[in-house]
Amino acid sequence: MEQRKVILSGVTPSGILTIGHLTGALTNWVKLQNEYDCYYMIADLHAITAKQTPAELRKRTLDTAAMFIASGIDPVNSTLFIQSHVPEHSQLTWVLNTFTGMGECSRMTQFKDKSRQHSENINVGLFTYPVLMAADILLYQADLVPVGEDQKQHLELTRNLAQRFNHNYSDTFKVPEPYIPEIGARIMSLQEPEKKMSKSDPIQGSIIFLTDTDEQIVGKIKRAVTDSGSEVIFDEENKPGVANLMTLYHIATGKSMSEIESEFAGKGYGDFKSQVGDSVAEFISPIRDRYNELIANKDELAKILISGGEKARHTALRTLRKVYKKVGFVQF
Ligand code: ATP
Ligand code: LTN
Repeated sequence: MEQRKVILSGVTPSGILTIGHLTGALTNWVKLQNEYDCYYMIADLHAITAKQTPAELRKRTLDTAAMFIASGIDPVNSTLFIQSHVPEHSQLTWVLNTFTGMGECSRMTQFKDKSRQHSENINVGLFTYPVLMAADILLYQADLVPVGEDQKQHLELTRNLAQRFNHNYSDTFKVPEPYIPEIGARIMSLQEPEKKMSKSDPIQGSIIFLTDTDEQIVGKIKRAVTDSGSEVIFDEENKPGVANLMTLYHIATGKSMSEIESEFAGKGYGDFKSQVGDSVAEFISPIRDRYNELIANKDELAKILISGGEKARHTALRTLRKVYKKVGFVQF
């Protein structure tokens, strides 16, 4: 049988997932499952580069895994696992750290941004965060890495590290390509539509969480910021609020932007928002219900994650052994 190409991606369990994660990441991951050998990971090692409450981190990690499955990730077809369950991630990071220049890490935009945002906690882990990400990817010999635009620089570093190691020793790592979806359907904040909807936004009314009830979704959309005027037309630059709601409506119903424009021609924002609210609620509700079922059955979830962790380790260990041998570690 022809070997399928390998995909790896992950989400940091630093908050409840939003409709942005669904459209920008998970929906895409689900589509890739049949064609590729997919590894999907909950990046808890990355999460602790920012301060976490332990009980909260434990809960978010399991919640994120349940949400992956509820969104359509099939844990039989794909390998779904928790990063810290595979110690090879930390072990390879150490080796790769010795191949990474201080300058390379200092140049990372995310490091500079996060250092500014959390000036009270600029830890060494935050500095080498991209090296851990490189280890995540290289351990599985991933061909493609689906990520948002913001992670492209980390992917570039990963490629450089793979090439450097291969050049220093001999071919060891597959050099991965980023996979940035063409229309990543970037969902914007409901309150500040110039900004990405982000799980860590302190303004809760700006986010549609995948755990929100129908009433919460309808209410948040009703209160969403629209723009001056009263026409429903797709103009991201001048009417970012309306454009964002149209994108949500498009995602929930599959209707094109011009179909949406005709549907609401001559009607006001009130009608429009109430229709968008109902459709988005209908779209999210089966995902939320499935999520609630999974979360109520922790044993089943644990079984899935244990089995995913074992499958992931099997692959990761093979790569780590090669690396240890090449750098000169004694192995019996
Ligand atoms: P944080 O606010 O904690 O920094 P975040 O909510 O902005 O995080 P990440 O957890 O970094 O998002 O996102 C994981 C992946 O989900 C990203 O690679 C991105 O592609 C996708 N994603 C997140 N938010 C959105 C969004 N609003 N629209 C589209 N895609 C998104
Ligand atoms: N840093 C990523 C999450 C992440 C990841 C990865 C993505 C951790 N390890 C490996 C792709 C491949 C983020 O914040 N979105």
